Amino acid sequence: MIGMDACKDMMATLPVGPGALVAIALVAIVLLNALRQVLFKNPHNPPVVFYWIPVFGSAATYGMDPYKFFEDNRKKFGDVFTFVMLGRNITVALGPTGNDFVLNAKHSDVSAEEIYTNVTTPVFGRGVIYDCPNHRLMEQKKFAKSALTTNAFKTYVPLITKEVRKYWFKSPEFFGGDSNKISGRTNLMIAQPEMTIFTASRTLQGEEVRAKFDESFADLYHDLDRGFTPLHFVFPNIPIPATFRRDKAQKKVSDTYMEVINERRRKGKLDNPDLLNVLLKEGVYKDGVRMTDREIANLQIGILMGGQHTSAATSTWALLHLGADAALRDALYREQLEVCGSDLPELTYENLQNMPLLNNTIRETLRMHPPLHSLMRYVRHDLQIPGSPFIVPKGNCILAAPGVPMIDEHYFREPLRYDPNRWVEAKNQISLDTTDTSTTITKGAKSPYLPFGAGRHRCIGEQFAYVQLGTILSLFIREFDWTLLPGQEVPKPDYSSMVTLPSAPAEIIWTRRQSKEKN
Ligand code: 81H
Repeated sequence: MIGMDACKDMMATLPVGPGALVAIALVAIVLLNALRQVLFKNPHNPPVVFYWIPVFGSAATYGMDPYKFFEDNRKKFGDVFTFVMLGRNITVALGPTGNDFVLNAKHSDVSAEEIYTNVTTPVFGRGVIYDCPNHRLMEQKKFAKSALTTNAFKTYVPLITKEVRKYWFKSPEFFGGDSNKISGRTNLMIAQPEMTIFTASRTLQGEEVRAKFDESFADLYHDLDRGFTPLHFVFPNIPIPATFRRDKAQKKVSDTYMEVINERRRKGKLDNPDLLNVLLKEGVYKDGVRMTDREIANLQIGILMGGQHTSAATSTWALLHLGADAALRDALYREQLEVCGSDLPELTYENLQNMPLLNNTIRETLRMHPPLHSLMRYVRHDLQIPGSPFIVPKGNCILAAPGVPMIDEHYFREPLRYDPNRWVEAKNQISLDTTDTSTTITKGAKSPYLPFGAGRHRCIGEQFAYVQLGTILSLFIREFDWTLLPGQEVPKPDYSSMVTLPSAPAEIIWTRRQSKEKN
């Protein structure tokens, strides 16, 4: 009490009020921090991007446009530099060498789960992906891989076709129940996420799970989505409605998968090759431990969420680029006719394998718009960066940005031009290592084209993505011709959510092909 009084007396005698004192203190902190950065540079650590606000660091410039941030700093510092973001020191390693350094770092040196668990575990649930030891994740990827086989894909193409048609017919974004409509306007940011979740749930999780999306699941997954944001990276349990709804939805969705599991066991309905059945049959780890029903349920959520954001973003970008290029749409339509026949019978998995232009369209879309711009690992021990004098200290993060070489003219001629045909020649030049190796650490991270990452955390969804996107895009090409809104160009990217999305308006105007003959 005496101390307080003394303090108040002192304040009363000062020529400035308490507000001004705080302001002066803050300015001093900012200036001292700036001075420290200029005067003390450790030659053994990578150069640090200058920042004014302590702790906050370069969060704003990085977050607004990470590619511009990477490019600006590469000009200043070269391929390796560190920036501060919300209290973390993040060391960026650019280029194919940087990709290899980050993505093929030894598991004993770095960890992905340390960074990602904050945002993924509350959404997916416990015991899977980044909420378990890494050797468990490696085996979960292997289990999931058994549902992503050629034989499974052959059954998926007709299922995806049926779902897409059903969606077009019903959705107000397309026919809205009136199949005589011959033209319309579609907001892809509404349509593509819906199409993606219906097709993924129908194929990977089966009929009864898909049916739940017509009822409670759509809203619940929406709540999960709104709790899956960059904000939750930093504040996983920030007390806002989105967080509470996320937690409620996670329990409900997970419980519902467990009910589905029990029902399938009771009915002995374990013959479909979907992910749920594969895990029920094969979900036993090497040490004899069996995945619990809860873990199987949570892995369903994780895999669906992973495929959902990435695939929905990619089909949206592809449809926008096609909307800007009539000649390309035309060539894709001719490819459909040539490969499938002029009567365009039901699409098959084999058809998709024979459509190079379609697959190059997906490949080119992922080149310009890889869904994830930053792949991060936590550094557990001091790490020497090969070919440089720098040591990354323990406790930093390291960051790979595979999208940077993908738009670098050193590797891709006219990198900002969307041109699927570039892959016709490029295939002979750049080795496109697409073999999946989820259980072993592979080299092959030194490629300038890594939209699915590399190393032990490499994506297992690549082939599924090509089947899902190939089917959806083929159906669009067959059924519609479309353009962007009048005077509109392909939108700029928006980096503020978990995947790189087009900014609004991401809309197309379509007309139905052969609508006259059809009627
Ligand atoms: C977002 C990310 C980021 C987003 C990192 C990790 C994930 C993921 C800034 C994912 C997504 C990949 C995943 C699943 C499910 C699954 C396994 C993995 C960033 C940086 C990083 C924004 F600025 F872990 F969540 F830092 F979904 F089972 F915020 N998602 N994923 N889905 N398919 N492939 O890797 O930028």
